[in-house]
Amino acid sequence: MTTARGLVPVRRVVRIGVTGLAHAGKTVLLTSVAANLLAAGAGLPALPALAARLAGRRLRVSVAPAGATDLPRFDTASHLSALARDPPAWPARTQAISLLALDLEIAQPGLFSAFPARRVRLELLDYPGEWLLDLPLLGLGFGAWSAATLRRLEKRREAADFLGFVGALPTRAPADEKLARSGHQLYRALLARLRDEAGLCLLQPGRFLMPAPGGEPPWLEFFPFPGEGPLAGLLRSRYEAYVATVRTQLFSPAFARMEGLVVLVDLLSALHGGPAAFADAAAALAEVAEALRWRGLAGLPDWLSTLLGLGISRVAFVASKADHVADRQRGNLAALAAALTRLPMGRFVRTASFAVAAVRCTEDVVWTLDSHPVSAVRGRVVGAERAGRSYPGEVPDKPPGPEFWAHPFLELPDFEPMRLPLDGRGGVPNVNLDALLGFLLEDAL
Ligand SMILES: Nc1nc2c(ncn2[C@@H]2O[C@H](COP(=O)(O)OP(=O)(O)O)[C@@H](O)[C@H]2O)c(=O)[nH]1
Ligand SMILES: [Mg+2]
Repeated sequence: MTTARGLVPVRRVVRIGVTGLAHAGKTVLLTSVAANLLAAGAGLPALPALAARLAGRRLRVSVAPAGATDLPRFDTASHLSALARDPPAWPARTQAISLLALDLEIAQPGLFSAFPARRVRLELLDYPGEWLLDLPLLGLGFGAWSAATLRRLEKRREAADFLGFVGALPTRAPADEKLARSGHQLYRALLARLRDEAGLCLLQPGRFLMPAPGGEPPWLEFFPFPGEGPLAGLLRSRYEAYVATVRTQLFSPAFARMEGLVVLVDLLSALHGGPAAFADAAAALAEVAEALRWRGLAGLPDWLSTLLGLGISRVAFVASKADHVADRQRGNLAALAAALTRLPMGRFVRTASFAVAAVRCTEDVVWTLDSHPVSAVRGRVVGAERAGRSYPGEVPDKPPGPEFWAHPFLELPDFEPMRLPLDGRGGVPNVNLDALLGFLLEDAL
């Protein structure tokens, strides 16, 4: 059956990239968004702030049919069934990129309720944060990137082997494939070590740690090198091929058309990691924010127009796992995220920062420590018999100075998710998820 154009409203597609380094909480966030929107669509009280915004308009939500799309679909059912288990379990780790697509139907308000509902397809793309860290490379030549990277590495004892290798190469080293390969392997192993052992995140290029699908082309074999001769020329041409690929992939159907971006960052773990880990996370976040900020400047060079082509108009910087601290600290946590990204980012992109727990594991309690009342949280640690209290410390609202590090930010226990109402059909308990959704969907609603 065909309907006259104009009667059936076109379905508006809102695609949002959800990005963050491994373990930042992307899979958990997508699972919780899906569960809570589906519950809200079934009339259950899952997202009260969103319901208030809808002001009585009926909301229907369904998982969109996959149709003929080429992106793997996000496996909501299996992730949600893990959370709904007894005892609840965290969703399994994911590696590949995937898409969660939900169809929303929002009835027209009051007198207009007889008119066709507004139809929105919400697409959330689980996008590795490692690749986001490639955006700043679009604006950097090989020489500048090498110099900045080697300068950072000089401070790390883990880098001794690699720096020794680079230092032993003559400036005018020959363009030898074996040399290039050895250097690449040393550098790549170093990046993995800095991630796994030191918990660092400003590790570039991102595709060395999170390879793109489809095998590894020979031009991937490069490493930062300060020389001028033939080897430097070979490495430079490979770096340039890498950057060109990053640019093309931004335009590929999988990544283009993103209207919004959620940058998830586990700032509490960075605080827990100590001053070096925190400085690294802060630098990574600032670089990403800077790469996104370039959009919208006048007199754009080529690579800037590439970013403009992304069309991203909303960016949310989200400090994840905010249920590790009590409500009183979460304002500081969101303020810290804003300070690190130097929000606002200008006229062209709407930005905001949030402290979110996609899956709430704790409740707030007041605890007396050294005869002072502190706002702590209480939750069950994975595998523990019963719930315990936790007070990691005061969250700073801006990058902390040396006095903060004198009292290290304490343990961040691995909490077990709360039990889900109605085995998951009632949504997932969370902190501030609907404020984030309200921001992302503001135009669509
Ligand atoms: N307490 C708490 N822990 C979380 C939350 N979100 C994620 N986590 C923890 O972080 C881990 C990694 O989350 P995941 O979504 O798999 O990260 P991804 O690698 O970015 O997809 C989970 O297994 C949980 O242990 C949250 O909202 N609260
Ligand atoms: Mg994941």
